[in-house]
Amino acid sequence: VTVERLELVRVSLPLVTPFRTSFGVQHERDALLVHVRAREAQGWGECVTPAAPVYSEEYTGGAAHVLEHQLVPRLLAPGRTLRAEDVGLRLAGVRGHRMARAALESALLDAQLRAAGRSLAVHLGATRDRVAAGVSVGIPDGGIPELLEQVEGYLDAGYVRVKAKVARGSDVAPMQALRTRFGARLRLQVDANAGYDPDTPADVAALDALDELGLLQIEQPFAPDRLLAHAAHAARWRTPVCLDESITDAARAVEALALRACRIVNVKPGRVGGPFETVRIHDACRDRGIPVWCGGMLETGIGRALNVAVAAMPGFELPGDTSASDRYFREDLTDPFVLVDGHLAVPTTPGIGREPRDEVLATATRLPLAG
Ligand code: OSB
Ligand code: MG
Repeated sequence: VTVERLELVRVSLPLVTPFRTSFGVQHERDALLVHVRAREAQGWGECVTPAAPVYSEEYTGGAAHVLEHQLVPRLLAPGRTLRAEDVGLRLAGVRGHRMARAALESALLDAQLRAAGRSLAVHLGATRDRVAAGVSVGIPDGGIPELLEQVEGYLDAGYVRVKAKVARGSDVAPMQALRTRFGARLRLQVDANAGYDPDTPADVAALDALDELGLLQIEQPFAPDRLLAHAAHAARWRTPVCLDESITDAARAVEALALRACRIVNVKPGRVGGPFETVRIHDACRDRGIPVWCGGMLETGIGRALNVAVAAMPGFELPGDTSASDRYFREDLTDPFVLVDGHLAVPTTPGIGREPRDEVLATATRLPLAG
């Protein structure tokens, strides 16, 4: 497409419930969006960064800075024609900042596909028209009683599996309580967000106890760069280890699998640098018989639309954290994603199939970068 204007748009949406993980608590989603206005069509991409560098090195203020001062200047050549497929090459000299890159690449791809009248799901080779929805449940301030109440609500709503956040001191007892209350048939997995230390005996003991609870997966117990520690413990546990933070790109996924650091991969388009790297991870895992699922970062409807299209690809065999809009927000930035029979419908209109609603955009802050 021929880029006429490129803008960063920042909008804050309150979460319906605070979201606590081993790395902190979040009360709102301070979303950073890339808006591309091209001659042919416009496009939107969401940067999935949290407000602070606590999940990975990236955070929203840093992403806005690197987009403005490093990425966009390298991207826009004279003439300003640009394909989403060129973003990776033009930014090849920059290390890291994958969440910021992903926002650019997905905004351009959205514009390009809108111009072509083609949906993102079709473009990615999706084989499903709806995707099974799991839900990621934070550590509630109200302890075990509140956790049981929240999980009951999500099961009543139809979510097909539950992922509970765990952290030191909030792990074995609450998961045992979930088993006692909902039984062995509850499809339950945990996510530690790298909160445990493989060299601390009490941490390993807690994880060993979780391994007895019939969980579907244990996600990212240790720090992102500790692939060998993950491999050592994965070999002892019956519960499959899934990696999230560790998997920064397809090459790292291949290394993690070669080391047997995990048996399942959580793929987040935002974390890995965009839709094209997502496809490479999907293909590498598929070649090796490794199931993947689509994670999330509390995205608004813009990032969620990308995730839902990705989750419709054939290798996404496990239910993801792609929950309905009302699990996060009273009012989403876009038309909502709605849970029907435990599934979300995959958008079929051109591009990502969603755009911000004018009422919410009216509250946004804009920073023009080009045009
Ligand atoms: O580790 O998967 C994670 C949210 C923010 C940052 C990291 C994670 C999460 C979630 C929620 O688990 C996923 C979602 O519902 O979007
Ligand atoms: Mg995770």
